[in-house]
Amino acid sequence: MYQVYVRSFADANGDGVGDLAGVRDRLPYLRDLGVDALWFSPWYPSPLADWGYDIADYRSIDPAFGTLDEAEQLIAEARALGIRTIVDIVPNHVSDQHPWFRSALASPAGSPERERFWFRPGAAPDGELPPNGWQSIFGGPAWTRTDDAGVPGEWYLHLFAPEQPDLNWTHPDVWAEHEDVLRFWFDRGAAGVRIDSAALLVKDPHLAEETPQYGAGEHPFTDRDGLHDIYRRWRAIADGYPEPRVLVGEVWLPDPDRLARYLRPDELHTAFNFDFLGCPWDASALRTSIDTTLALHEPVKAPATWVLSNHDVDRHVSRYGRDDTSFSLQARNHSQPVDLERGTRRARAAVLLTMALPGSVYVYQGEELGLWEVEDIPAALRQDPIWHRTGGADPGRDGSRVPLPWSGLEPPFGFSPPAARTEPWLPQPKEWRDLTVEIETGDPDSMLELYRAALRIRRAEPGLGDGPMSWLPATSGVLAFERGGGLRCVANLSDGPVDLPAAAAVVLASGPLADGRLPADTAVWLRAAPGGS
Ligand code: TEU
Repeated sequence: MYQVYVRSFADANGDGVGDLAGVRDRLPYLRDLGVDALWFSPWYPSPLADWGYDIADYRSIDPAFGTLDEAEQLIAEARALGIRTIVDIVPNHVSDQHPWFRSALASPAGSPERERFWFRPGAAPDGELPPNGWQSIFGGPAWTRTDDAGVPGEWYLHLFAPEQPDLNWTHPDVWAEHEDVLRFWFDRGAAGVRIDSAALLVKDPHLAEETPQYGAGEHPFTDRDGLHDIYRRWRAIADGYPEPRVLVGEVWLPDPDRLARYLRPDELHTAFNFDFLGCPWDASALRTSIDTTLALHEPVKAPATWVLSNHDVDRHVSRYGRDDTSFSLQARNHSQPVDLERGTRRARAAVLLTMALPGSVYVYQGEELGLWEVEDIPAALRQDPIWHRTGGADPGRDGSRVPLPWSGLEPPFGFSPPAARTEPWLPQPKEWRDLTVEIETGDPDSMLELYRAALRIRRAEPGLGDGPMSWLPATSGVLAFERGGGLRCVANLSDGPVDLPAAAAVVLASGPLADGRLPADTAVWLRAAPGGS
């Protein structure tokens, strides 16, 4: 699955912003890369308070990206190349410019229009304090007070930015609207949806405060049991199509058993594996993460997913080039030195490790080029509300959203056409001249050719598909496992070279071997010789 962040993929009309025409032009690139499906981050009309995750109209396309007609053509053209389309659905909140919220603001306290959201009177005698102490995931209080023609009024809930009011999922309109939106996209050929913030929709009706400890399902706004009824309804809709549609959840939960509940046979098909994404570059930690992942999926018979990067996290070339290679959304740290050469070597090994595992793999646009996190975007050009709302304490996500380099030796590197009027919406590092699609194509040592080769082999080898994996004995710091058809993956995360099994042929390597040994931070796919060990 290839994640397209349209705004940064390719700009066909020269306004510095990627668009659907840019994606359509590059569908052959995506076919040649070898992906099965595209997941589009939100492409709907949006005032961009959260770069598309604040949706004003769920049934249309942002004019900066194109038209609904173009989206339908894109879905059909991709399908003709064997590539399916997954659209991003944001059910937790809408934009403050969505008609529902506008009419709620225009209506008095207690009106039916306000019941689709979480409007509450403030605490304290005059209501000048928020109804409770919940904090926004983007920083600051999760409540904003309305202003009724100059008179301070009720407060409304927003777990993200104030421009993203949370919907009230106890309201039947909210259910009906989202079910209709699902059908709208499924009817237009979307093969499925990625469900944003999927564990946050249901809130404690009493708005209880967060506490340091709480029992399973008792957090006031995360992973509440009522969510599962919503996804069962959605699954019934998805299954109602002759070619059933797929539901992919963005579910960040530390407890694997709780996560597995979303993947029961009548709920979501898959959920992103954020444990693996945040795992440090450490053999035993990765092994534990892989084992935990497979164990949690086994009882519910759902496919595992493997994700190294997305539009919310630091690109993994940079993560793996730091001293601390772990990642957490709560502790994004751009003040650490980054060894890009080492990070790139590890990223190459990581993709062979990942693509050898059973389940589905998500590739975030640009990782196939080896792009790194751009950590030095000037403050005046920063866009992410996380950066703004934390006063820069959290560097935010702009660095993973920089427009892709396609060709040429200078920015915008073919992202925009040569006669473009405007610079790309985020500045590209000049060093990306070495990471363009043009430069990497045909270079056997490039990240792009490694991805192409790995995806080609993964598609051709039944042994790399569904099915078991078994760990092989290995020295400390080395991960070695076998898949079907005698295929093996060996990844060396130790400090020095290790021996490879003698009776095995190398199918693909993330870097050169040294006298037949596997160097540090290198991975290989091997085929065991018949009768070999
Ligand atoms: O991200 C959700 C998000 O920010 C989670 O990381 C959140 O911390 C978690 O659900 C808390 O349990 C999605 C999008 O990927 C992101 O780009 C958006 O900004 C966000 O939702 C709001 O729509």
